[in-house]
Amino acid sequence: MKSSDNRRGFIQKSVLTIASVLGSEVIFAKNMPDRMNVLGEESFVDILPEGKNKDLILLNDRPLNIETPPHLLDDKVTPADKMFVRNNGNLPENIDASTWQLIVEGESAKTRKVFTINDLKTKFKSSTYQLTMECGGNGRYGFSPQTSGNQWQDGAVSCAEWTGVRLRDVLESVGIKDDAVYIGYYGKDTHLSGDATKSSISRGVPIKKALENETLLAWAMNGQDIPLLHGFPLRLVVGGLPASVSGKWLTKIVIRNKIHDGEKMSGHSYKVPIHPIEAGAKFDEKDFKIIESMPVKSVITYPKTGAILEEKQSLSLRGHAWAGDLEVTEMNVSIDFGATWQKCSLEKPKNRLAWQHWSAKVEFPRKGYYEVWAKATDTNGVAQPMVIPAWNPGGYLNNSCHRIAVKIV
Ligand SMILES: Nc1nc2c(c(=O)[nH]1)N[C@H]1C(S)=C(S)[C@@H](COP(=O)(O)O)O[C@H]1N2
Ligand SMILES: [Mo]
Repeated sequence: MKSSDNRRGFIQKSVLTIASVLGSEVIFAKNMPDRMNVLGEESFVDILPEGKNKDLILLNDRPLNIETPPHLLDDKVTPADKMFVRNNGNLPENIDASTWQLIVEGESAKTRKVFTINDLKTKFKSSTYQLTMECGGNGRYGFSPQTSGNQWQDGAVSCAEWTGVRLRDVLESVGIKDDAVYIGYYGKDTHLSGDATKSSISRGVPIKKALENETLLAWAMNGQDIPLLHGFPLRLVVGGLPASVSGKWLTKIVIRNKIHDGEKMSGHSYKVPIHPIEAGAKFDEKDFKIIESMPVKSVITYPKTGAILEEKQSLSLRGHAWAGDLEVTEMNVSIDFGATWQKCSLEKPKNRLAWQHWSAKVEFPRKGYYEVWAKATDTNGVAQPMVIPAWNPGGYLNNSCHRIAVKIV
């Protein structure tokens, strides 16, 4: 056999190996020097939008869905570059904040009014709140059997500082009829199909929630214009409920005399069974209820999972905890798979509906593998489950304990 044949054989083999590793053909493989291997999977990083931390995880690029690994949620107030992104449709284009209009109307509105952002800024009192926003599908990856939708792990949650006017003040200036029960939002993003008559998402909240102090029409996030990905130039921000009710690129609010019936308000979207159902079982959509307050939950933001420590070193842990419309009253950690728990120190929230910071110091008895589990308890005495909670076909509300791995060497 000639040496060139040998060489071809080598390349054939390497192409095969390469293809199975990378799932793609190495185009110039025949130019590769003998005994050189391709660099492999670790060399590839997802191309994330400008302004996003490069360690965020791209789940989907159309629509754009990006999650935050828990250790990047360590900041007390989530900065824009580390905030998860959940889009249902295509990003709106050609936005001009100076001509932006918000329409308020609906069968339970006494009048119809149109506001510019300047009207909102000058005619109403502004407020600033830190508000926790967690996607209803955060933790979906944990459900078995798997449910459809983005397989979010633990990081579809944020708590930024939002500035705007109270939705209540704006609705009252329009006039709310006695029969109002719900509000709904519309945004400027377009349906993935490109059909301009369809919204990608148009959800809403009960009127009582809409009238809470903390429900804002916001134009600023962390003291700056809202980033485009997060709803520039105007966003509805509602704490406590799934983040899907916080409409981005807000163009219209409707005051409804019935439960809002926009896109993603029907079927089992953002709904869970009224009575527990068996995992994977058939279901009847009339036995479902709309998710309102999110359940109690927490995250370990320091250290990153996989931390390696020397024996006898103690470990300082920290993270955040939140409980939908409620508050977190106690935070515990376990290093023995939940057999015993140690109480953490827990801060009060900056304001209602903001996440709370917790910290703890733990010691490990000897060398080996450990997991740290974190568990929050809310004002009703309800704690996070250690394992996956009630299975539901939408894969919502997985609030099981966050776990990290720690090795003592
Ligand atoms: N107009 C509009 N608003 C929207 C969405 C959307 O696709 N379009 N997604 C919703 C969902 S499902 C979530 S979880 C949050 C995500 O907010 P973020 O991308 O700013 O983190 O926005 C909500 N508001
Ligand atoms: Mo969401």
